[in-house]
Amino acid sequence: MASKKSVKGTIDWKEVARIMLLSRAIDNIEENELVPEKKVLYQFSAKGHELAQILLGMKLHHPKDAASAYYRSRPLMLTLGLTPEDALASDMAKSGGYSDGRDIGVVCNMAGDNSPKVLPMAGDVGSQYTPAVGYAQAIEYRQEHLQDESYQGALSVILGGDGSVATNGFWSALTMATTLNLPVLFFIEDNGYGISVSSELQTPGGNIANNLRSFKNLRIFSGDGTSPEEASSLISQSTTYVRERKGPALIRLTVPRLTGHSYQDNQAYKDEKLLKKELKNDPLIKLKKFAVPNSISGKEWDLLEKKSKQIAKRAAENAWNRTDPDQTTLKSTFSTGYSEIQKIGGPFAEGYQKPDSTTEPKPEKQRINIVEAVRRTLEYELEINDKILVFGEDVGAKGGVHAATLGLQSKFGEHRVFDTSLSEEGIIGRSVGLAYGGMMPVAEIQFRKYADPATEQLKNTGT
Ligand SMILES: Cc1ncc(C[n+]2csc(CCOP(=O)(O)OP(=O)(O)O)c2C)c(N)n1
Repeated sequence: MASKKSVKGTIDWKEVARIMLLSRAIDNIEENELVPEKKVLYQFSAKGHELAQILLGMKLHHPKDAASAYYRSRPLMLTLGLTPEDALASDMAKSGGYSDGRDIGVVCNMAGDNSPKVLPMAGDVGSQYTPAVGYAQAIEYRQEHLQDESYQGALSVILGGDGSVATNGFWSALTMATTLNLPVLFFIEDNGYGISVSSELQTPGGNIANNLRSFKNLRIFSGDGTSPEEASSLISQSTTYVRERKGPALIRLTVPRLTGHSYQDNQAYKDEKLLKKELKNDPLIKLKKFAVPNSISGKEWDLLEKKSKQIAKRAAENAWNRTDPDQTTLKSTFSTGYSEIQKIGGPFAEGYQKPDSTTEPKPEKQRINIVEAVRRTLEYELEINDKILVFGEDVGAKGGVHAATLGLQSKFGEHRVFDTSLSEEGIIGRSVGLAYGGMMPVAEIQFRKYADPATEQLKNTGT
């Protein structure tokens, strides 16, 4: 466990209280009014998780920071600038909001032009991990090999629950982050349960931090995510550790899940004693005790609470009055081409111009086969575009199992053409994250069959 250095005075506790009360008010209005009225069809409460996420959000101040979130990450999103009206429009499937009303409304993202981004996510637990590691590799590459100072000190953070540590994505990401020493923070919100399955079945002994203590190249932080003092200290230490490029880190914060997994879940699998214990462990109660009257007066707190309810109510009304998503833009988005749809990621978003090309054949005396054609194409592209990275299993020194990358590593270096760990989920997930970071990844999967473990990441990119 890391030491409890005091961070009093460095955090705007009034702002923490404001966002936390707002998040609570939004959850309450959804649970008490909008779901019963069928205006919101699917709801995930963040009750209990708010404090840790808000404190994390306040530590994401670098314009090139990225967070890979999950369905319970709304307090983080509110801290990073999501408006209550957009939040509610998302789960009402109205225009505006995360995906312009085109998904179930809890699958979040935030493009963040020159401010911290929330990477696009999908609903499959575990899929948030490997893309974020790819983004971290883009941070590293830009800094080290493109001399792009603007990425100095940036980090990539991945939020996940205690259930998510059992997934392929988690382990694949952990392997990549630790073998490559990338600026990644694994941020585990441990509420003791997946849906109804307890953390004892997700990792031996139910504590991922304890199990990973001997994992090489990974700094572990662990503590109480409901305690303002302890959580803020640990979050501050862990983000600083990663930013200062001391290596990847994992922080596990225990939090109560104060309502069911989602609205439909009545928590019948928890006994009364546990439910009562969790309610007592509410971080909102603890924050009030901690901040009033030292950082906020009792009067101010009451006013913030009242205002939050009003804001949530007005936001819900406004969101409900928004138009439905415009179906015509969905079609034009796909037909008008790449640069139109890319807000972040890929070379075109950063002004890449394709070189002039010709369809005129240039016959050579000697015939070449398709593999040689691929190899030559890669060689040409690597030469003209320093954001192209070529990687996969055995792609480096060996030159690929089919020889499609033969000689490319010795010509362009290990930072451009490299071997990966044996994880197709990792290879494709990393590619997604590298693309979010502005790179142009070229990933090799050795045989068609071996793309199967990467199906999740391939599908999430919309292919
Ligand atoms: C790949 C996949 N399997 C199953 C589910 C269904 N599911 C949604 S959330 C969840 C539990 C996740 O628990 P945890 O990671 O601890 O997060 P928490 O909800 O507790 O914050 C499950 C099993 C899913 N979304 N994705």
